[in-house]
Amino acid sequence: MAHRVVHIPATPSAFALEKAHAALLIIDMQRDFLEPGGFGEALGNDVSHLRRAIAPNLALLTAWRAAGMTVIHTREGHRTDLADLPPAKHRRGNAALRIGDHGPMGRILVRGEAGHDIIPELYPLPGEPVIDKPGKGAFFATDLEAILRHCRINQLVVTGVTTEVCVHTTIREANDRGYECLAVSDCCASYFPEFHDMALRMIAAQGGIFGWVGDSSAVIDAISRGD
Ligand code: TIU
Repeated sequence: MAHRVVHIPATPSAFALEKAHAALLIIDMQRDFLEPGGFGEALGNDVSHLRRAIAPNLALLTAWRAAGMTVIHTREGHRTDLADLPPAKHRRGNAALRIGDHGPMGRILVRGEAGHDIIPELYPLPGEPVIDKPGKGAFFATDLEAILRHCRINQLVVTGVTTEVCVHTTIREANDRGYECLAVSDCCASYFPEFHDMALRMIAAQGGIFGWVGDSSAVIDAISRGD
């Protein structure tokens, strides 16, 4: 049963999901991006734009877990000594609070701090890998590719924030490494709704130049069919 292929309505064409070889990859659904007082707000953003993606992610995550399929979470953040923080990234922007500074949820985007952790609504279960990444892409300087290889995963259903930054970078990295990626439109979000829309269009344009785009109800329907 786990080897079953299910077809998910998507753009630019149906996505043939191999249930045994697909992972749900949830990008950076962290308090620092989604809650007031974190990195996202420090950069001048309105976090309410991102919070719309929480409920669809929870529905998809619940269905994915019920189907017994692989779930992987990521978190963007840095070592407590900031030795993995490029000075160029540290300097970037005109934020009042920078990475490593003390904010209301602990040090901004630093591993082990409350703000760096995943929001309670989507908290990982024991056994679900959590990838700590210093960059925007989930492959750069992480063990994600090794984990995918050991789990025999070659398809990624990708959700999270933000659509045009960490989700896009990860899908581009994955595409170049040979993975087939489906971005789940209502489970991704951006501080800039127009960037969200364009980022999704870029993925599926030109016959699916980086991947496919579908919505959570289409994925949930397909994986819950009982086959
Ligand atoms: N600022 C912004 O849009 N995104 C990030 O800094 N990181 C992620 O997208 N996770």
